[in-house]
Amino acid sequence: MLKEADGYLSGQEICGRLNVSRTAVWKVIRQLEAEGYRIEAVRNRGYRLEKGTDLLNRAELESSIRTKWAGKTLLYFDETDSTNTEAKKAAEAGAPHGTLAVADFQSMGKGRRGRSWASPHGAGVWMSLVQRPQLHPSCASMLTLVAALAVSDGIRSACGLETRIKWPNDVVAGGRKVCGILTEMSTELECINYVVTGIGVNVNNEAFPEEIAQVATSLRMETGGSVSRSRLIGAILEAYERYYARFMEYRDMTELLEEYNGRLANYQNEVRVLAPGGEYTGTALGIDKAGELLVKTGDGRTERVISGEVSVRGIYGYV
Ligand code: BTX
Repeated sequence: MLKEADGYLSGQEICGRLNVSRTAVWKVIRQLEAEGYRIEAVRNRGYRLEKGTDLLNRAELESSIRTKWAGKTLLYFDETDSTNTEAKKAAEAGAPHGTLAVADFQSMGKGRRGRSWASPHGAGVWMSLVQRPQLHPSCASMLTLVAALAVSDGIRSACGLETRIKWPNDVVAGGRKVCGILTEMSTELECINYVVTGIGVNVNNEAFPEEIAQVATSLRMETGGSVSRSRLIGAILEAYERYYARFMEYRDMTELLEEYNGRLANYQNEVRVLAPGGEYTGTALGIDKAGELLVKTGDGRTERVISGEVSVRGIYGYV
């Protein structure tokens, strides 16, 4: 009620609407304050929730997630090592398609290939989605691309910022990384047991540790304002459901090709491909329906770059 109220809401009004005593209202207000909400209480006027405190908790998430399946089963942690690890644990124990693990802080946030992901308290969206798609295991890595589109849409609807996608797993703003995505899976024979898509979005960070200051940015640093993480999570999940449905129609990027290439940060740019067998440069032509990046090399050949094996860098910088 405080969130919806425009200004002060009198204690009496709250009592009346909820049919509880003033003492009961006062107790809940104290409890909300203990959880971190800042509530102003003024005699004869009532209570007012101070805006701009971005709290993440189960109640905030439940009121922001309006999806059909993504995030319908919710695991919330004030603190954990990694939400990908939590999601995998839950999936091993039978968690349904759409189970979402969210944390306010990760002590061992993971990037790809053993790298780490800085996940400070209260600053970002650190979440992982369990999925059980009927897909060949070789197709699962495309879910990273689906997630990148969803994050880009979610950011736009939560705060209006336009972002681009750096193939395969980053969302960038102003040439810096605002989001990283890590997809992991468990397979059995030719089937997927489950896929976990981990999404890390820097939201309210005001600065970054020196090692990543050159590559990282946050929504706050780009827009100058604070963004509600639970709203952003709700918006990303809604977009994810839409893109996922379109992806599953062909079980590849056919339906999403145009949108993805339209947002590709390295589109028609010179890129440096760091592959296990060596390094080469070329022009990024966009992805194909299998989600591979097509790179035209100097001698006129078109290489198909498969994610997972390589890193792609701009010639002059990170994008
Ligand atoms: P990546 O391997 O592409 O990127 C990791 C690299 O990015 C690091 O080596 C570092 O240079 C840089 N980096 C580290 N932290 C940040 C940050 N907060 N912002 C920008 N750049 C950073 C990307 O891996 C995949 C990251 C997925 C993170 C999510 S969070 C929820 C889930 N749980 C989990 O443990 N990981 C995923």
